[in-house]
Amino acid sequence: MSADYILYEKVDSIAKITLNRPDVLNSFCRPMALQMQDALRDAADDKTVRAIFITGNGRAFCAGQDLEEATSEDGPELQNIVKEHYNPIIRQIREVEKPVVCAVNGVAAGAGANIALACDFVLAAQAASFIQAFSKIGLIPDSGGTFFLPRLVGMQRATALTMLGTRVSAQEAVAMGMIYQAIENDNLQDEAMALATKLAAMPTKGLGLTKRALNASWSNDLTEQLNVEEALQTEAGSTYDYQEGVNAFLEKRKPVFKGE
Ligand code: T3D
Repeated sequence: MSADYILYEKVDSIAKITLNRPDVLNSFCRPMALQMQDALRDAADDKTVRAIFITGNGRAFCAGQDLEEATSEDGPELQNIVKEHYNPIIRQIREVEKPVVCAVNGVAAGAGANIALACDFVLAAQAASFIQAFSKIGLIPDSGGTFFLPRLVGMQRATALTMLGTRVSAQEAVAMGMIYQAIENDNLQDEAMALATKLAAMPTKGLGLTKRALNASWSNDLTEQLNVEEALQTEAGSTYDYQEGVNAFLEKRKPVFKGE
């Protein structure tokens, strides 16, 4: 039996997922990656979960791939590490139609940085930092790094960050549009959880469809995207929460959304 490299707990309607190998800065070994996939699947499948919260245990968020494992004789093949560990995790984060909040509590390096960047809201402690560490060991950015970074910060910065492997502070990451907010260290967990709580009380279906539309915009032209909006607006308009939102507005009261 593997240790609990991923902790999963339900906090009201939030699934809290904690990376839990603090001695090696929460770097990913194979069992941890598989546990992460299980946790994300559980959060996606559980209809009572309306937001997902990801953070790390200890002083780091995640130092990417466990390099001891990657280089050990009986460790997984490099190709399989990317295919079987990180690619499914990134797809799960982008495809789950619930908001994913990431609280980056410390350094996020390699795949650890890019798992964070795949999330819908990235909040980082002031002391946290982001490192595209791959170039320092002769690898290329994986876990969606070459997809998200140019879109978030532009091609010039993405090139510099990935090729030079420069450490970016939380404040710099906000300034360049890489993440949403930098938060005082001691307040990170509370503020990120407050955001997840707020999102979990919102119209979950509508937020999920918004995420689907934003995902689609990355490869669509305007006409295709307008068509996506037309179809998804029709879907959103048939939800309970749309009815509730409009009724509450007209009745001048606070809406009570059910996520349906
Ligand atoms: O095959 C493949 O690899 C394909 C998959 C690729 C995906 C990737 O993510 S590749 C990128 C892998 N990650 C890295 O290259 C980052 C390596 N780590 C670091 O550069 C530094 O640890 C940090 C900059 C993240 C933090 O530095 P610092 O000084 O705060 O901590 P430290 O002293 O370096 O690390 C503390 C401990 O964690 C240390 O162990 P010890 O000496 O206390 O026994 C260190 O060896 C361990 N650790 C940190 N990162 C990893 C790690 N052990 C295994 N793998 C790691 N990635």
